[in-house]
Amino acid sequence: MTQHRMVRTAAQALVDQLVVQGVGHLFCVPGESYLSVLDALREAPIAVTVCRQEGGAAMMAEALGKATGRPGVCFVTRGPGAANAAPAVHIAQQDSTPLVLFVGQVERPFREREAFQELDCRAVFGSLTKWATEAEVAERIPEIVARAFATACAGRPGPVVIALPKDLLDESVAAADAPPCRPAESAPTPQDMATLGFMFAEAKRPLAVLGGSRWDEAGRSAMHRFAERFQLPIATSYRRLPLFDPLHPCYAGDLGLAANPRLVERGKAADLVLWVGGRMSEITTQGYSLFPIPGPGTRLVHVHPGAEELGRLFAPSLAIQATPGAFACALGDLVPPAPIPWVAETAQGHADYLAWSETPTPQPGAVNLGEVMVWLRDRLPKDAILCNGAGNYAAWIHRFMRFRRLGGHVAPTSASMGYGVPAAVAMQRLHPRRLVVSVNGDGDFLMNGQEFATAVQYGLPIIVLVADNASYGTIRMHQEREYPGRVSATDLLNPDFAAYARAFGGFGASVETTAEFPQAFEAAYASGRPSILHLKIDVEAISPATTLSQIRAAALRRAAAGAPTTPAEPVWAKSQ
Ligand SMILES: Cc1ncc(C[n+]2csc(CCOP(=O)(O)OP(=O)(O)O)c2C)c(N)n1
Repeated sequence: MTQHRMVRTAAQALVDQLVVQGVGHLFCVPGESYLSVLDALREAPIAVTVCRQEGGAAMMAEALGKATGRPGVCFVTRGPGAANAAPAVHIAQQDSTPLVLFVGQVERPFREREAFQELDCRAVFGSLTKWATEAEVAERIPEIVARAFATACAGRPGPVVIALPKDLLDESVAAADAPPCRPAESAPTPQDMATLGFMFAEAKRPLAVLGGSRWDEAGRSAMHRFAERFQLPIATSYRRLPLFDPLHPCYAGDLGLAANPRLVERGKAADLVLWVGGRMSEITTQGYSLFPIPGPGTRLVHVHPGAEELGRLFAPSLAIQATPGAFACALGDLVPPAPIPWVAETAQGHADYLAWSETPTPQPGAVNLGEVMVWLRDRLPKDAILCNGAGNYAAWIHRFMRFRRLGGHVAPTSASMGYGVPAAVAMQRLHPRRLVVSVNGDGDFLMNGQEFATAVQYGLPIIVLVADNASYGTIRMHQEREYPGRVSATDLLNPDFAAYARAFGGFGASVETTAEFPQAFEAAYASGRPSILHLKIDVEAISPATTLSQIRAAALRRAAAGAPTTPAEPVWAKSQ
């Protein structure tokens, strides 16, 4: 560990502290408010990615935090920069991702005059973060940065925002570096595990649901070994697909948006639910419908590293405060019942998953996204990384892609649009040799498509798919369901995305039919350049299961029958 004790500027001490914390990459949009940090970064062993908009920069940092489990780091300027970065802070909060956002701030003597671009970061980010603060004493920079990292990683990870007054950064300090943060692992007690053992001995239809952050290879492998010994059906939660091998005979599918109805039934019928790592989110609990609140009417074992998550909504029969890895390792001591009563259920669960995900459904239009996903599924290298944002196009990813490695899918559980391109840039910066594919809707893509320029600037050969249905399709779907035939503010007139790619110096091609896709993808790959494939999708193809016309017709039938326009099934059930 470096133990700087000589006099240096606070900006230098800050950058030194990032190095101590093991930061190898950071993302930024420059600002005059933190010039001294930018200067100190010139000599630091940190790869700096300069971006085109803070929304993209901060999402890159969030994606890095999500993929590595170590805080992603982003620097932005005061008011406008910090405001632009807010979506990523929200993603980090909802997705339990460690993120440290540094915001250049006005000089201390000018504070609270509403000086140029001044922003009260504590107030603005207070409810979005685990800690939002402003440095006030230059000597305390190492302490504050170290605490930011510790806070971002502790228990349930999340975002931290630190404002850095410009004059403070320029001050000389004699403070020593703080030690690197090593987040505490919390483990189950022997009594927790004994109680869990009794519960399994009495169970007839158990189900495990894996989610959240703080997983690592060891924990994932231990969970696979446990599933095998107990023949336990395993589901993954929304956008945590890589936590379990989809081709493992215990895998039952993902409890996300548009989940397999047979898996939802299985969740509702389970007499023991082992919920590991994730919070009890709206999407994964299927709109809080899996169990009553606080109920939960079944034996629920909730395992989470954050004590405050346990019992927050559902009252678990057994609450275990533990990191998923430590918990999964402790499962090695449990002994399965003999015989195991649910073996046939587990086999059926996997058969249901395969039947649901194996074959693309027929679609209106010449490009079938299901067939595209299956082509990618069969051909992408095992260590490929797929990133996406939000939109109905993602339903084909969730249903047909198979992520066989931890970190193979990087997408926001907060379903924030505009994530797919920045996440891909971050992943390719981190893993220059892996194939990184970004899947986007047309609306989604243009929310942060400017970061394609960042991919070109750093020579990152990401392959970006834009599924263009000339619509904010998800919202159009909701409109057709609730206001049939009344399209309002959801149509889009799009540019030629292939030409867009070429204008930035990348490779671009249009895909008009499914049959053209393989050749276009291979040409993109062979170009070695950042690429965009513009996929022309029929807006009728609104989900793998239904069309816009079918949704509209059903809504009109309900209206004619005098039934409420809002259908019985929750609106989120079929979106994205
Ligand atoms: C930042 C953000 N703004 C708005 C929304 C609401 N929203 C969810 S999906 C969607 C439309 C997505 O359209 P597109 O990317 O074209 O994909 P499609 O649904 O057509 O496949 C919108 C506006 C959101 N999730 N995130």
